[in-house]
Amino acid sequence: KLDIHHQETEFEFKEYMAVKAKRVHEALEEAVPLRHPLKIHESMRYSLLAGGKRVRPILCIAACELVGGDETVALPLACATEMIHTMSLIQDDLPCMDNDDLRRGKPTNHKAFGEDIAVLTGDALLSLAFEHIAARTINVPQDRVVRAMAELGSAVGSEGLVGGQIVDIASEGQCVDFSVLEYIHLHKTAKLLEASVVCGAIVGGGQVADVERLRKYARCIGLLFQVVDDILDVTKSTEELGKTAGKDLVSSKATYPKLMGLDKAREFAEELVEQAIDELKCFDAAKAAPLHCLADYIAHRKN
Ligand code: GRG
Repeated sequence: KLDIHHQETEFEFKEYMAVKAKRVHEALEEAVPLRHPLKIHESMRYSLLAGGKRVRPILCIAACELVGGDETVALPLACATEMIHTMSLIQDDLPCMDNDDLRRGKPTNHKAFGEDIAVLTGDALLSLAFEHIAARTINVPQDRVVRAMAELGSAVGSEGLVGGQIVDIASEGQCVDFSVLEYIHLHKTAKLLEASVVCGAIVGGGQVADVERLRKYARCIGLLFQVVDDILDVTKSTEELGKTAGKDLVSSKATYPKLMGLDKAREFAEELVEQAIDELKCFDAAKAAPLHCLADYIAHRKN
């Protein structure tokens, strides 16, 4: 019986994800029309519309809806989280950072447009994210909009994404312990996921206690996201290359499977998903279903 229920939930969830992702995609397309100067807008659209999973915007909308807000109220914020995420991927791929050639199955932004344009594209997307929230959010009290913008700003800055990235860079080639690894991932990955959920709940009209409960949920899934990413890096490269050890068990980068072993990393992921789902217990189960399924999805995703 449980299985059938699970399958039904999964089916509905896939549809939920597809509908929300489409809506976000359309809103992003509209937010960045092709206009003068053409090159920068082409570049912004190239990366923004490249077809990511849209996890952050969907989390933002789901949190808004859970506390009783309408999707339209969260849509500008949801778009902003994807603009910021895309900006961080462009920067992360640059030759001075990870120097990657491919992203979302396409040449990275700097490979397609050149390094100069890529840097400016990141700047433009980061700036547009905040402009878009301020200019496009409707039917939300202004103090809530300001609170959400402050939350998102701090998630990106020196105590957020940038903080995580800088500690990551400083740790390269070093012997990294568990607390440093956790700092990196709580900041590089979890902060933006956390802000996406928290901001959605704020503009949706959530009470402080509910917003803080959702923050705890989001922090768990943020860490979970990275633990799963690390596990996938090992298992994917093992499968693809037919190697006995995946690339991240042999590269110099610290990862959860490297620090705790693959089985323990899997156990840790299970603990995190349970903890996340536990934070949803005091909400109506039907209303919390999307966030519940999103946690499951992040735990069991294959890419
Ligand atoms: C310049 C303000 C500023 C910030 C940039 C480069 C940087 C600071 C931070 C790095 C952040 C980073 C790349 C974190 C990794 C996050 C992560 C797990 C990305 C993969 O996310 P998915 O799987 O990707 O959601 P898709 O493609 O599906 O959107």
